[in-house]
Amino acid sequence: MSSIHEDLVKSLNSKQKAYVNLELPDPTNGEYLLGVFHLTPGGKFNILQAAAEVAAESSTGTNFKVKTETPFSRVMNALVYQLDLERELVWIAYPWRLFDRGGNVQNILTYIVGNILGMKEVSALKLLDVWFPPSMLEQYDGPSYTVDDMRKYLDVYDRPILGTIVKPKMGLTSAEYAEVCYDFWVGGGDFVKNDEPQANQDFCPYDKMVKHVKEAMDKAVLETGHKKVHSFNVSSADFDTMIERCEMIVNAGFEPGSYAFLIDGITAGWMAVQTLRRRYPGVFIHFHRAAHGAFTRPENPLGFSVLVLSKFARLAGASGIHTGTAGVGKMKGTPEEDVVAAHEIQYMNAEGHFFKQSWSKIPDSDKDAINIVNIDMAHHVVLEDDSWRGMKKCCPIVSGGLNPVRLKPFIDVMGNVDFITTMGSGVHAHPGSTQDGAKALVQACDAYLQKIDIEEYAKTHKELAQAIEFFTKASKDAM
Ligand code: RUB
Repeated sequence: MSSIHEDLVKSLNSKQKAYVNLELPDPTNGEYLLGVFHLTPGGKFNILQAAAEVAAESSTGTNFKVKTETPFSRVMNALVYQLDLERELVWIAYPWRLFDRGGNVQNILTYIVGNILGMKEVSALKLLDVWFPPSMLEQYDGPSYTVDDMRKYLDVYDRPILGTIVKPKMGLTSAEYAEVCYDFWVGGGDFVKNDEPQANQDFCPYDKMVKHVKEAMDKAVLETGHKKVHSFNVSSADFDTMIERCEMIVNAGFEPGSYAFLIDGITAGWMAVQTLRRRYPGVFIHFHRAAHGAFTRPENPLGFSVLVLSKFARLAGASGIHTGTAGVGKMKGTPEEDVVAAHEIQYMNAEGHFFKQSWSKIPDSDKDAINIVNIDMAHHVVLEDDSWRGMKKCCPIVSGGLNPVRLKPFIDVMGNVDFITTMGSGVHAHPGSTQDGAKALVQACDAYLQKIDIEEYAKTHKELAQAIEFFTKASKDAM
């Protein structure tokens, strides 16, 4: 231990000492969930004192050592085990037996980004990365119905699933809403999602919206000969209403596979996400993250990162979560944050900001076995009834200010096409119509797949040409 670290340890009071072990032999031995925080101490505290207070408050402790401790309760103490003084980083190991044995994500977050975000001892505290040991992962659901299942249903492979969000965000009647869905689908789009505030508004009753979407989908499927998917927002005031909405959709005559359940995972909460995952393992669970910016924006010193949010979404069993446009679209975001998060939830092994996460029990050196598991996760053929090998993938959903012109730049940054894109204004602001917007999106994707520059492709594709002219000018005007 360096002398600076020794001095910091000496500065701890006896309570704080019980939450620090800078010589923890092997934090990755499977007993701990690990977290890395950016921490700026507040008031008179130095960084290790503040970190020890954070470890205490986020596991077993409080502001004073209490007389009611037991030898076992001490074993459950979280431990600060590493520091980076220059970058103000602290690593904390949480014995994962602390957490609810029901595979409960809400419970973990209540500890590790709970009270501590409001403590006086810190002026900045951001959870940048987490690491789950494989033994812990086994206790959590993870996704059931994945994007690979959706691909099979749609018969769409080797390209992004092309989607839209109906705009205006709100204000259309249920029949008008369904008409926009129909237009997008007959224009060639695959997937339509309700926007995040969609509920049972008086001008767009939920039951009518479901009924009209079903009619629109049937018509579009008949006309195009292609399957389509609609993601229904089932976020509600209470559990019963959420399930009522789900059941209304299940019983509306849709083909299994043609509907997804969208949940506003931050505002409705993790319990809602996990309820949907457990009740409806055969349905794509679409995690919309509205309000995540309050926690994830870099200029907010308190909260957690997009990477952390996305990892917990996979753990909870979301089939897909919005991961951002990596700075290509309208929302804040960078490749360092958004693409790292997207890859983390797609692959069996992934590099986070600080940890290499394996979502499988198989060592990453065994490339063949990992490959078999990946294939099985996609097609459920090889190891269907076998014991736990790994957690299925969660699909990045990419939204927010994208348009056909920005599709290729986004794919270039993303590095793969295994995602769902949902473009709102990028489709419905097309100077022609929603149908033309959908055609332009399909054409932009075709140009990408055929490795033809979109300007070149647009010479023979009028809707794409109009989109390029409109969106290029619109982006210049917006600058
Ligand atoms: C996109 C939209 C999405 C949010 C989600 O509409 O309304 O719900 O952007 O953001 P548009 P994120 O395509 O018109 O911008 O995906 O970053 O969570």
